[in-house]
Amino acid sequence: MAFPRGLCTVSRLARRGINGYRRLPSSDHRLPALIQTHFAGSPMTVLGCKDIYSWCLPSSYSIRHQIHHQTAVEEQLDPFSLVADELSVLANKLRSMVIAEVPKLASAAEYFFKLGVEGKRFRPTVLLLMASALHMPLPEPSDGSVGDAVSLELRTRQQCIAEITEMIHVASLLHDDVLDDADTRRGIGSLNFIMGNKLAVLAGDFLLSRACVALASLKNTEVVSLLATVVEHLVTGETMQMTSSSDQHCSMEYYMQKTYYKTASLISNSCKAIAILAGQTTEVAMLAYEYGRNLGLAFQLIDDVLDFTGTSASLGKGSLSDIRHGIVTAPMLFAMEEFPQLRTVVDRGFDDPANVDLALEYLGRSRGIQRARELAKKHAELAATAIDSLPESDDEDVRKSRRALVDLTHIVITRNK
Ligand code: GRG
Repeated sequence: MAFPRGLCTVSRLARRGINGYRRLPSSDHRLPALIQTHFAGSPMTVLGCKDIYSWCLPSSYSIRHQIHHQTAVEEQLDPFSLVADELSVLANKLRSMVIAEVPKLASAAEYFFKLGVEGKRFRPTVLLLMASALHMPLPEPSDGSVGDAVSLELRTRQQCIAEITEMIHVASLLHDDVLDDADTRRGIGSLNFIMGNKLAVLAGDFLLSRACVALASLKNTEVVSLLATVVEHLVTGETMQMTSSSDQHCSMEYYMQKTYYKTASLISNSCKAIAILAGQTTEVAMLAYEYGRNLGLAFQLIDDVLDFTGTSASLGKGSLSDIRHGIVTAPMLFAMEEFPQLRTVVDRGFDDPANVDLALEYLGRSRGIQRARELAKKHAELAATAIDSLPESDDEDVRKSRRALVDLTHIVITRNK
């Protein structure tokens, strides 16, 4: 499979003004290709999404894209811009869903839903694109009303999955920061640091309970079961990380299983839930799941590389937070295959900074970073293959959303933050 295969145009749903979308003149949705090329990678504001844009399009990607698609479509947008308006409606909905009665709980629960600290919104973007990618246009009734109403109802239910997913994600971040005793998150003080562990745990529980209420409102037991399993997986993955024996610690198989539980299960099962709500076949639901699973694994592998390299390619430029917490990730596991003596260093633990330096020295002499990137690329390609294996569609919006999902696989492995 070849990527990237181009950026995308805004969907018909977006132009129609669905579910709270502001209806904008089409030129407001558009960013001319030349401007994209010129500004890609710089923190430019596109449709009010400064952070998202600077995260999603490395300049080389955009330039390459422009060369390949100079004669292509008029309205070109990146995957995030494609759902940007819907994402901001979703952000407001989330703020309303986490309102609590008691003031302290209210401010704790809304903490990471406030404007500017909403994170990359990677999961809702994927889910909204998946919803469009699996959209089966219904035959238009003569007055054009009923088909639209059914589509709108389905889209609202799929947006609800995106909201639930984001709430579960933020709940897991709150609990994770307590367990790690983290003091920052998303560039600000972590909630445990600002309000203490007890309130941070309670706020996480509160978000989970609101996610459960939203899930119940969908009245679909298969979807309830999928997302309940996700929470079990998050807890299982975290426990695997906390309690591993020395052998497990140094096993690639264990690492990949833990990575699925901690990162990939949420996005893969949520993608599957989107397909189930759309009434898709088991085969299509499995392809949606496979896309999410492989994208999630690629995402985490790159996260683990960036922990060592940061925004540059040089070792030691990342936060080195994993290794300092004694967490052994893919780059180090690959390095250990090349240098078995690294195992003794890892077994000593990383309380001593000299031991961290020694492990980094081995890593620097190995192909660990490169092999972790290659594995991420392999999973990104499998994710793209899942999209390419979906039943064909002639619908322009469906095709554009599928293209965007494939583009995302490339963005995930070329990102540097
Ligand atoms: C309360 C549901 C729940 C779980 C408790 C603590 C725990 C069990 C699980 C931890 C799960 C966890 C935090 C996994 C890491 C996932 C991950 C890759 C987080 C970073 O995601 P980004 O980069 O974050 O998308 P932003 O900030 O952009 O949203």
